[in-house]
Amino acid sequence: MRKNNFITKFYTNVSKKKMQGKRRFDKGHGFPYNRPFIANKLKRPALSTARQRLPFWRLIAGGHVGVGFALTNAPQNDTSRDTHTASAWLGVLHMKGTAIMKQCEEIHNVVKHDQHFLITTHVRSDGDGIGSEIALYHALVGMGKTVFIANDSPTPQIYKFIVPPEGMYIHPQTPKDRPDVVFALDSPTRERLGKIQEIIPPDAVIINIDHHISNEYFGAINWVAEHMCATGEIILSLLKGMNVEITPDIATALYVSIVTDTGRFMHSNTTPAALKAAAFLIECGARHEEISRNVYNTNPFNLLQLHAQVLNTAKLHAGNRIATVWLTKEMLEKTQINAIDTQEFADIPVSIDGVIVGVLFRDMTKPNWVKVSFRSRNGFDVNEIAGKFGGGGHKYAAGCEIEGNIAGVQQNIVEVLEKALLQKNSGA
Ligand SMILES: [Mn+2]
Repeated sequence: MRKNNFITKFYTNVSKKKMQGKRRFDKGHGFPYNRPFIANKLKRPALSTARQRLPFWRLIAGGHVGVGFALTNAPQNDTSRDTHTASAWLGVLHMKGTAIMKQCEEIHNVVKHDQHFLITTHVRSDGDGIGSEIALYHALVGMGKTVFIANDSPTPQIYKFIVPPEGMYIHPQTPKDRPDVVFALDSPTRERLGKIQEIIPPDAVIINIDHHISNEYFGAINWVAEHMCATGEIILSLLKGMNVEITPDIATALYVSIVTDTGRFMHSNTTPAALKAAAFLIECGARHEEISRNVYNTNPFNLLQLHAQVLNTAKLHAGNRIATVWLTKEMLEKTQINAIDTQEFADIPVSIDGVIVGVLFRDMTKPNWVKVSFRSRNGFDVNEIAGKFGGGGHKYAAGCEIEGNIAGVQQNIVEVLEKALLQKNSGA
């Protein structure tokens, strides 16, 4: 049973990687090893045991080198694949299983060997990114390591109650310590780390831990688990695998990850595993009432006023199957709200009865650029739509950035969505 699930998942993952392969080649990294790893190998001849083993594990863990060649002919639908690839396929399955089991051990080896760690997440950090960072921070500090968190964007107000008293930096403030290892959490690409990319030493080992479909495997070690509800769920597996005691502080941070990325256990990623993880975290002392109060029940009055203004912009399109709202620079300025505190607004339009795709358009800080946040349901894949504009995310929640003004971008996006909805209806 378990094995069957795993096999299905593996097919899916390989197909996705096959599709992503082109992008990786174009960008000139990720094959056969990414640049940081090559730099690492060239500049640091006295490699630790863990590092020496990286190329081997990269071969099978990433699933896109020798393995990738064997699977080149494997189509996305595994029921119709060519027979001549089948034996290679089965061999690979075995290797992949081993690699997954080894993922924890691989990271644990790096953690044991190195002393200086930097933890970071994507721009406009959210509850999952921040919760994962802080949990890992406490774990590594508990292991006697030198650890810093550095993020591109400010911490949203609602997550400040879990920020440790020291060790967390927001750009342009950065830690002076030079890390041996960089943990990139919940970030599908290196670019999404924003300005933090600039402070990553070229010879640092990047460990990429994420659950986005659109992840580009940019690390020397990549643990990408699309089936996990939140990066925090992967961090929990990692910490358990490293025999780290889950303290109330770690549990609280990871609960923030899971409760926010599942939309309070309401999104489609609310799996049995997500709920089991949440239950386990409460057993470990996660302060869930404090989390609910801070994250969901402490709205500043001006934030609610902004909420009302955004609701006023709601429009329905395409026979009420698409809903849009927008948020302008002027609205933010007038209510004195930081854009980072408006992340939940993207959930509003898709909540309208009958709507399949909801979109939030927001003026970005860079002039004439609009941030587009998609939410969807009923099997409509917005990761694919966001991908057309250089963005990505998950099937039911994704985003991208587009040059132009809100009115123009909205028109363009609504047209693209309408077409996609038509295609979906015609079964294409
Ligand atoms: Mn996440």
